[in-house]
Parts: sequence; structure tokens; C-alpha cells
Amino acid sequence: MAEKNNADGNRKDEQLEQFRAEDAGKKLTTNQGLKVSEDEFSLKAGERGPTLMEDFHFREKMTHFDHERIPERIVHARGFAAHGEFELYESLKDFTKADFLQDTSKKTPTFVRFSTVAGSRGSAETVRDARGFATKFYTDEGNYDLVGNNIPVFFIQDAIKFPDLVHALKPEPHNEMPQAASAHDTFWDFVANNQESAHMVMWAMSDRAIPRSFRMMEGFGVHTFRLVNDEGKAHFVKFHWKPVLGTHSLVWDEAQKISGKDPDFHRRDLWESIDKGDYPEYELGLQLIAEEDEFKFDFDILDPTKLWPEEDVPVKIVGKMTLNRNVDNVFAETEQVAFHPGHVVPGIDFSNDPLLQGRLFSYTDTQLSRLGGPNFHELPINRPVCPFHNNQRDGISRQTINKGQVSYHKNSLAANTPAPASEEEGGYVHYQEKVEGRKVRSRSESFKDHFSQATLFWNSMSEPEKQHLKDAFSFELGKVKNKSVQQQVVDMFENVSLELAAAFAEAIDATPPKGLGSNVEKSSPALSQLNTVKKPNTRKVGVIVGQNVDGEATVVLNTLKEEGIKTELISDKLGKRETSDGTEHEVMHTFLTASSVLFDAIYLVGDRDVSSKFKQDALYFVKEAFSHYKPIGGTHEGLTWLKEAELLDNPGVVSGDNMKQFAKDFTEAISAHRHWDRQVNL
Ligand code: HDD
Repeated sequence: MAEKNNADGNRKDEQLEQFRAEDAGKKLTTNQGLKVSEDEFSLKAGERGPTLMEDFHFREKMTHFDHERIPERIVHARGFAAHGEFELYESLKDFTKADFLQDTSKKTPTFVRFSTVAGSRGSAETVRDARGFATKFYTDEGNYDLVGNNIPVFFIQDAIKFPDLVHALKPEPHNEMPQAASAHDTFWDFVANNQESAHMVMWAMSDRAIPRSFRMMEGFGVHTFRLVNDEGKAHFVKFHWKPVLGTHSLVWDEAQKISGKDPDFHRRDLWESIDKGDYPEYELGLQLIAEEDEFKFDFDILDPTKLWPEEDVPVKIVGKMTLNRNVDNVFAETEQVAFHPGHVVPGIDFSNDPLLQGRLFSYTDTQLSRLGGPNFHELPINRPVCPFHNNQRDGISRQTINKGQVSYHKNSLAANTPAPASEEEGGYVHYQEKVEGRKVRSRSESFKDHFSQATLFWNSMSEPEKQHLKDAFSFELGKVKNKSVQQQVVDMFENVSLELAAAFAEAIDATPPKGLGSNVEKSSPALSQLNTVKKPNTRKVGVIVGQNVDGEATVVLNTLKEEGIKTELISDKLGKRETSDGTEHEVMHTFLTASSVLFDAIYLVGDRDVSSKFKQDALYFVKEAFSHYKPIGGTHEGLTWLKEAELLDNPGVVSGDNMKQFAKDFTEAISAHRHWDRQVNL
């Protein structure tokens, strides 16, 4: 392995290589390496007799199997991960001494695990929830973990409330329902009685909580951290990941249908994209506030329920992470990876955010039961790429064979080694913030404004996004059984927006809000997804064809491909289709195996020579996609069908006879993601 990370190769990959095993083509053995001669029949006393205790092969196989499962994560149990690399655009020497943020010629290996929060390990992926976005940087100075979410704020201000939040959010304990959903009484009871949650609840009810793809979501470190440079000067910092493809979401009806049609929707999307070489990319952004400016804001920068509006504190883009390798084994890597916000490197430090402070305890602690003891740092995925030495010894499943007589500090027998490193030698020295105070269990006055930024978020939404929020609140509270809880939530959110609270109060038949609403007028355009990057790249188009396909459709498919758009053919039967120009296409899906909700857009080519059932199925696809505001394209017979169904002349519905022009217009419609100004009226 190279001594340091550099632009060539990936040291983590090289390290993992030592642990990879290729079983194909080998003889079957026991764990002791003994070749076995038979693996289908247990050892019996006679062909029809009882199994013998002596059958060590059976016992070993069964014992291992009986213990294959480990406890799932307390939260974020459902997740999927990939390997990547981080490269820096410009040196951050002025702000931090972190080695991996100095040199633009260096590539730092990373491992990212995306997750939902509430659901169990086998739950559906497109549920309404925050998404975890946890990144491990394997730096030359040790592992640095940025354990964030796709939402920049959190429900609570103090970690001591985390168990309460999670108990309220998870399925209710008496009947273990509902799975992976916040739409139930205990969650909303928690919200109404812990009003610091208002801001994050707005995000959780917004489109952010139903991302189109892990590749199309932002990531946030959430807390205020500190960057410290080699002169000891500190800046407060918030970390951002900005997806190069922009931030895009599903619509709620679609998300719920995907939960049934493909509960693995997000992992499949990530896996397939990496597999095809469409590597997801995220730019790293920093918001920086000089220490002396700590009190210049109308919120407390230590409060994790507050964001720093990008218009006030610009996001400085400093580097890019590319996810370019799928895991070899989900259990060994994705399941056994252990993140911890306290895994830092020199130059990155904490703030006194009370949520962060509590997290610093919880993460190592939770691994002790989940990964079975204190040696989880030795698991291949968790090992740093730099050496590690200390006097910690033994424990369950210890891998390292520490040599020598001495396992204590200080000592003379080993010349007092391993020895602490000075700051110059790379030793981590905590930022010497002056701290003074009485021991109190209380919260600063500056943490008590729970609504201004919730309103800021509301004010920043476009009309369709506001409508989605009203619908989401109406859905969630419509599922709440307790009338008092429903009313408490209406009464709480009138402090955020009268319009919002009135809308869902009406939908759930609660007493309308009577208050004055909020007087916050500020907005932050960066918060609206309508202002995000729009690109056609990697969008997936379902192309509906019959048995006979006009050769001109090939022109369209080729042009879309040139734009980076993926096309997949759908018909009533699988098989090859030869177009009239002699090109061959493979039908990948049937109306039974696919669904419009699994595509970004539908292109209806159709065929004159089809049954009425075919036409009905095809139009069902198209109409459903239409109702989800997706781009629809129609040429040939498809155009006629769109006309008959009265879908033409709608925003985002593209048709035409000139194939080049059609492909161009359709690409534009696909880039727009969704066409909200469509009057859905089917
Ligand atoms: Fe946490 C997992 C993110 C607050 C305690 N958390 C976990 C994961 C992510 C986050 C992404 C999954 C990591 C992975 O993929 O393995 N958590 C957050 C964010 C928070 C937050 C962004 C607020 C800003 N978490 C938080 C608090 C506590 C925890 C306040 C407790 C004091 N989180 C945990 C945990 C988990 C966890 C119970 C479960 C599995 C694990 O740690 O490794 O310890």
C-alpha cells in the first residue's frame, strides 16, 4: 500500500483487497479448512435413521447460520452504501490544517452510507423521512466521519431528547405500527409538545423527504463545527454536499406506489448508476463564520434547529466526491461500517451545540451491542488507512496480535512508546475554547425562537412546493386518530403560517387557526427545489412499443442516449423488436413487471397492430405518469393515442413528426424534471 493518499490508486481499496475472498471455482471446506465431501446430506445412522451428533460439518454450518444476524441500527437501519473518492478544488490551508484539505493533487478514499431513519432494515426506501448521508473519509491522519442528513436542521436541540424523539417516531410499541412512517399519533404528539421540532417538521413534510434518488439529494453536516488552521485560528463551519445532478424529489402518490412496486428503488438506482459508470458526484460546500462574528445573527449558531441562509452566508464550493465503486458484500461493508461524529482529524473540531455534544457519546456506545464488542474498529471497512497504535487490548474478536510485553503508558520498558505525538507531529489538540459556567440543566434564551426559520422555509417555497406541504400535513394528520393531537398541531403551526395551518385544519376537520400567524417575511431562494440544477443526465425513460417499431423511433432513442438519458423498452411481452430500419431493440419490461412510477418520463411509440388491452395498459402508464407531472412524449401511433386521450397541449407533453426536433424538445421536458403547471384532470 502507498504510504500516503495521492492522486493514483485508492488506498482503502488496496487495504480491503487483503480481506476479499473469491469462493467461486474453489473446493468447499469447513471453517477449519477441511475439504468436505458432501453438503446435502447430514450424517445419519442409516439412511432413514437419526442425525448423528458427530456431524461436525452440519453443526458448524448450522451454528454459523443461526448467528448470521446482528441487531439492526437503532435508527437509520435501512441503508445502502458505496465507495468513492474526494478531491479538493483549492487548498483550505487558511481555514484548516486538516491534511486532506490542503493538497489538490490528493484523492482521499471515502465510503458513504445513505439511509432512511425510521424504518427497519427491510423497509421500503421511498417513505417520507429524512435521509442519512454519512461519509467516512479515510485520510492519512485517520478516519474523518461527516455523519449528516439530507435536511440541514434537526427536530430537537439537546441530545437528551433523542430517545424520546425516536420512541415517538418509531412504530408504536403496543402494536408495532406503522412501519417507516411518521403519520401516526405518537410522532405528532411529540411534535406538538416539543415545539423546537417545527422547522425540521417543515422539511420532513416537504419534497425533501421523498428524494428521487440518493444521487439527487443534498447532504448537510447539520451542526456548527469548527475549522482550525495551523496558526490556531478558528472559523465556525457548516458542511454541505451539493449533488451535481441537482436536488430532485418524487411526488407523494408516486413514492407510496414505489414502496410497493420496488421497495429497493433507491439502492437499485445507486447500484445501477455506479455499475453503468454514471458515477454520482457531490460537491463539498462550506459556510464559514469567523469566531468574532458568532453573535451577529438573529439566531444562535449553536442551535441545530437553525440553518444559515445561503444568501447571508454563501456556500463556498471546495471539492468534489465521486462515488465510483459498489460494495462487494453488503453485510461486510454497509452493515458493519460504524460512523461517529467524534471521528475527527486535526483541524476539524466541535462546537458546543448540545445535540452534537450528546452525539459524541452515543455512536461508539451503540456499536458495542450492534457489532458485539469494542473491536469493531478492526473490521476491514472501519480500519483507517494509516497505522494505529495504543495500549487498548483484548475484547471479543480481537484481530490484532499486539506484540511485546508492554501495554501501558507511561513506561520505561518500551521507551515510553507508543508515545503521544506533539501538535507539530500531528497530535490532535482540542481547540482551547474558554468555557466557564454554572452547572445547569437549562437552555439558553437564544434557543427559544422555534418558528422564525420554519416560516422562512415556508416563505421560500414555490406554489407547487407549498401545495405539497399542505397535502403532506393533511395526509399525516389525517392518519392521526387523536383529535386533541390534531388540534394541537394546527395550533402550533399557525405560528409558522396561517395559510398552511388553515389548509390542513380544513382537511382534517379541526378548528381553524384563530391566531395572527407569523410576521416573518424573509425568504431564502436557495431552499426551493425549483431553483436547483436541471439536467437530463441519467434520467430513465420508459418507451412503450408494440411488436412493430417504426425505424424512426431509433433516431429518438439514439438522440436521447447522446444526452445521457437512459431508455428502457416496455411492451406486453419481452423479447427482441426489430425496427423497420433493421435496428434491433430488447424489450426489458412488460406492463406486469414495470410501472410508470419507476421512470422519470414515458415515451409512447405504440403500434397500430395491438389489442385493446395493450392500448389500455399503455394509456394507464401514460396517465399515471401524467398525474405525477412527468414528461410524456408521443410519436407515431403514440401521438394519436395521446390525442385521443386528450393529453396533448399540456405542459411537458411533447409530440411531433420530426424525430430530431421531437428528441430535442423531449430532452428539454425531461431536464425540467416535473411540469407543475399542468392541470391534472384525468
Ligand atoms: Fe444519529 C445513526 C445522522 C442525531 C444517535 N445518525 C445515524 C446515522 C446518521 C445519523 C446518518 C446512520 C449512520 C450509518 O449510516 O451507519 N443523527 C444524525 C444526524 C443527527 C443525529 C444528522 C442530528 C444532527 N443521532 C443523533 C442524536 C443521537 C444519535 C442526537 C443520540 C444522542 N445516530 C445515533 C445512533 C446511531 C445513529 C443511535 C444508530 C446507528 C449508529 O448510530 O451507528 O447512535
